[in-house]
Amino acid sequence: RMKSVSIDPQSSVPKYSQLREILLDLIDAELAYDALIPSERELVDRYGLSRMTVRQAINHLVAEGRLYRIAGKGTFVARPKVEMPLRLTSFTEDMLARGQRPGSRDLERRVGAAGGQVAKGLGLSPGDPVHMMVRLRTADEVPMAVERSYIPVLVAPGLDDVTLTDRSLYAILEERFGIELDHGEQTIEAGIVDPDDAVLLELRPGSAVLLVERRAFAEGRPVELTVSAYRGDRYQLHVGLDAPRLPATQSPGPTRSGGDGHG
Ligand code: 16G
Repeated sequence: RMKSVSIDPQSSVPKYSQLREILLDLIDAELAYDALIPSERELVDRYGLSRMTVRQAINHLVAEGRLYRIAGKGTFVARPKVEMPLRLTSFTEDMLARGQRPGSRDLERRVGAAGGQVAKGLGLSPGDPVHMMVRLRTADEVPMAVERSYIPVLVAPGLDDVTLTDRSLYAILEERFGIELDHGEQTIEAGIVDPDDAVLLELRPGSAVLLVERRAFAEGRPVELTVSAYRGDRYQLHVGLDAPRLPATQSPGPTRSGGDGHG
């Protein structure tokens, strides 16, 4: 990251963007989370910027989840983002592992006819009955995600009679229905929060979310299809990278001749 302690008026980098970098360095170097950052007025004076430019930089950092505002109090450093797990864990397990209190609120529960996409994802025919559930997930009472899940009725008959409020769906599938999920797959993409979800997630309209579509299986059979909107300001993904591997039978190196190294 660029180290700069003052704004360069000649730079082609917009001033709000330069201030954003300065504030990020300040957060990294000096400020713990929940610490108050200097006021807009102080930043205006310190860097010789207009109030509008200062506000633009701060708005950007708020939207990115690096800062948060409390009306009448000021702007504070946000907690580090949560790493989205890339394993077949449940929200409940994941939050407990982080020492946070998982919460779940049933927003909608019903049995309905699977539409084309849901049927396809769950290996059903369109019109087959599925449990449909919409849940708000919280961590230490902070809204984190809205999850829309579909489970074939045949796989878990009677699931609609069980409350999921502050319960783990995966635990119920295992305990009541004997279903042990053994593998899954997930697609993650960037999205803009749905207006209704924005209210639930306490996000401004148009905020970024991570849209996650998960299918989970047990003994080769699709059990769950869930489409979730995770707060973009609270979650990030981290993946380890392996170097591309050459086929084991070929030894890489300058002495080799012939072939292109790929099978
Ligand atoms: C996670 C899963 C979701 C699953 C839920 C079960 C992602 C993106 N999604 O949130 O598909 O339904 O866990 O959690 O990870 P629960 O057992 O706590 O209800």
